[in-house]
Amino acid sequence: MKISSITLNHLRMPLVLPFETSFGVSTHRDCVLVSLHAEGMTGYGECVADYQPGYTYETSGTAWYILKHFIVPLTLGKEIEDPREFQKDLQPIKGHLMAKAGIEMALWDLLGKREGKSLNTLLGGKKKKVEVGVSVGLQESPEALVRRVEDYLKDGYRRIKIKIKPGRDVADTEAVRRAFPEIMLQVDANSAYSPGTCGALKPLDGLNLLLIEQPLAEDDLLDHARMQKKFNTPLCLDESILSARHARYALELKACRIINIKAGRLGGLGEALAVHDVCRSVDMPVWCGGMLETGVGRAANLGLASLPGFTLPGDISASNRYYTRDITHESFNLNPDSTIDVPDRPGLGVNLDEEAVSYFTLEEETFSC
Ligand code: OSB
Ligand code: MG
Repeated sequence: MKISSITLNHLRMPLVLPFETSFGVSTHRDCVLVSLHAEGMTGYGECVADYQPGYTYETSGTAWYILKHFIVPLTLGKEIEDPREFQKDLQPIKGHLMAKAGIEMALWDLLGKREGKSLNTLLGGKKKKVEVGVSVGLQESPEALVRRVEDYLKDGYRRIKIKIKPGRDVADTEAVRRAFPEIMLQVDANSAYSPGTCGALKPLDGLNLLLIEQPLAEDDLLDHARMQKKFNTPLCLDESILSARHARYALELKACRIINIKAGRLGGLGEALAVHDVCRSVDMPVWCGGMLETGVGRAANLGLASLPGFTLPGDISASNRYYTRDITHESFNLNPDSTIDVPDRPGLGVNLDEEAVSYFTLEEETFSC
């Protein structure tokens, strides 16, 4: 497939509800939409970097810069057959995995459209629907959190994740557990603790949680391993895992018992598949994380989560949990059994709502050979 032109759209979309984590509050979300044109077809990809560098150092602004000045010139006019090979072409560019993943996703979409195969088929996923949950931001008080969780349970979500931070951890989690003794419940700290402060989380061990996600710094596998030894609840790594190599380090060090896979954080779906395979070889459960994606990224997450190692519910909620207006004509709905259907049309299986794309675009640029 010869890539003849590339369009980038920097989008900003309002969220249905503000989303608060240990690193800040978001009322809207940015991303860079990548459109690759080849052989009369268009492939779409979503670069998930947000406007602020709270989750990782990348932002929609840095991704735009790296895409425009470094990744687009390496991609334009190239004959690309396999998105996995393309990763090797990008090796001269250090880091900026989310920027790279935006283009890589569009290559999978193109490949699927050309072969007439859906993303899940290309990746080897067999499930027709995947189990999902919802990630609930910090609320004003434990009582407000319980009310918000109740709303999501009424919507049909059977697995709840709550965000925590120092001072808003044990009481919040206990309140939810007390109100809903039976639900699948997990917490996510987004690196807000240190080896000195993570002892405050010890009472969580008595609350029958599925997992505690990323309590410590992203580059600190050693202290995660020390913490895991002291906790019965499985630790799950998100920010720490940037490649299949990191996944191997984490499991050899016993730094976690579960891994959250996000293709954007890993530089693409190819590396996400590699992390899945490493974990599956040692029976370590994985689940699909989310970055508040639009319909484009959500379709990719559903394809990925259809792989057999994804044995825990993913952070892939229905479109209406995030946006009142999305950029795809398709919207993803929650089934009564807390699952979402995996798209089965070629590529990502979604069509862009061009009017919505224009409406949310802050900046657009096209590069041609
Ligand atoms: O840590 O999992 C995270 C959203 C943005 C950045 C980081 C995270 C999240 C979420 C939301 O938890 C998951 C989703 O529903 O997309
Ligand atoms: Mg997380």
